[in-house]
Amino acid sequence: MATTRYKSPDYYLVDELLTDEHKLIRGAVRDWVNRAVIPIIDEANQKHEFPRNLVKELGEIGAFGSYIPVEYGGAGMDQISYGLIMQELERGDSSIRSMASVQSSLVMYPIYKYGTEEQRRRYLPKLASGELIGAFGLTEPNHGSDPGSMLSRFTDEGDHYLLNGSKMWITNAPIADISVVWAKDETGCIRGLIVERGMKGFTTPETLKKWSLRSSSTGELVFADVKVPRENLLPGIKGLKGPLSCLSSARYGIAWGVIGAAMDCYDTALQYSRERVQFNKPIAAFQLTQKKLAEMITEITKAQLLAWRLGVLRNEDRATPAQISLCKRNNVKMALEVARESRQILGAIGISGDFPIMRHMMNLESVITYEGTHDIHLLITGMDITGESAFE
Ligand code: TGC
Ligand code: FAD
Repeated sequence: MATTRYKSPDYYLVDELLTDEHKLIRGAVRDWVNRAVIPIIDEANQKHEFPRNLVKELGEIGAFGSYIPVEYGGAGMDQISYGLIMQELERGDSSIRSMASVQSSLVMYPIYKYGTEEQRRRYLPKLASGELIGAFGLTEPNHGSDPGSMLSRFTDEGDHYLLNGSKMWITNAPIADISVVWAKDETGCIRGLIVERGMKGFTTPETLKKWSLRSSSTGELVFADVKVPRENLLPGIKGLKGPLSCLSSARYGIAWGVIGAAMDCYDTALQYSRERVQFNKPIAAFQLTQKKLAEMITEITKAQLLAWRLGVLRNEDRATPAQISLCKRNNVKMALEVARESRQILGAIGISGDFPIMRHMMNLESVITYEGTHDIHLLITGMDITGESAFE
């Protein structure tokens, strides 16, 4: 299907809630996705390859650290702009949005928020431009939903720290120049360290054979007596709230991003249903097809309003982690269901790489698991409204 035919759904005129600047930013990213991502992304997925040549261009369009201040190489934009950028990137592919999420919210954000002035000046401009690629190491082979029980440890050796342990399922790991790694010190307190490629004892094996996010580079971070210079510790944060605060930012971006994938699936299914004739009429004329499409646009519209309102709350610094969990959980499930229903509307050809739906659907199976699983976010909501933790 030709790229130019894409028409983003806006059933409730949500555009009227956006500023001219928001629309300009969204338009620029959409144009770039049409030009640079759509033509190559199916083949990249089929080949299980990350399109590395897009990294510098992502930097050029302001997709890295859009809300980080300009003096550190960011674009100083607001939270709704960040959300719209994620939405447009994920309309292209969740892998591209993943790359930008990790770089912005999980690498630039902690360095900006918890790093020294020297660390900010050293890393942020190069991360913003795409000269450096970052990764975020929290999950371990035996500690996913419960990162507080992590085993990675470092000891203070005077002029350096000695880091041991491993992280798994890490986006960008095999291609990252630096990794923000969360590990426990000698007192058991979780701290953030910046680990650079090339440090002795540090390896990043790639995770292969994925059927989801095939255009994203995923791998492990393995630390065997890695000497990390003292100046690579993030001094501004102690405890699990450090990595979790980064997740708040990334989960917010995902809540917007998946709307892009859903809009692409819906638009594809709507166009197809008008053109595909069975029993002498377009399948769009059958009530069962209309039910699918009507339910999709209803859920997309609700997700758009939820994300926009959350963006306003984040701009006012009033969004709680639990509100972010609700939006991430709702919107990812919505997108996955839209992808599944859209795929059905296309029948057999829905599984083909000639259309984006199956690719989005497979990607969303990762998105519903990473950054906190669907059920973990439900339990966060449950904890927030009842005051009772299901985790203890
Ligand atoms: P708990 O005792 O609840 O919390 C520990 C401390 O953290 C605070 N906190 C937060 N702070 C900021 N933002 C948040 N979202 C926060 N959530 C909690 C909390 O107030 C507390 O502070 P304090 O001062 O009292 O110490 O911790 P817990 O061990 O009971 O765990 C709670 C739970 C299960 C909700 C948490 O561990 C969790 O969210 N688990 C899910 C793990 C997860 O999301 N991992 C994601 C890994 S990164 C990733 O997937 C990247 S994919 C990227 C891509 O490709 O796009
Ligand atoms: P588990 O925690 O083992 O959970 C398995 C199942 O048990 C889930 O259904 C879960 O909901 C359920 N469960 C667990 N605890 C409870 C409970 N208390 N109550 C009810 N049900 C429960 N991590 C990073 O640190 N950095 C990254 O860049 C990163 N990128 C990723 C990229 C991809 C493609 C993927 C797939 C994952 C990535 N992750 C990353 C890891 C991701 O965050 C974890 O997979 C996720 O947090 C879940 O952990 P787990 O896979 O170990 O599942």
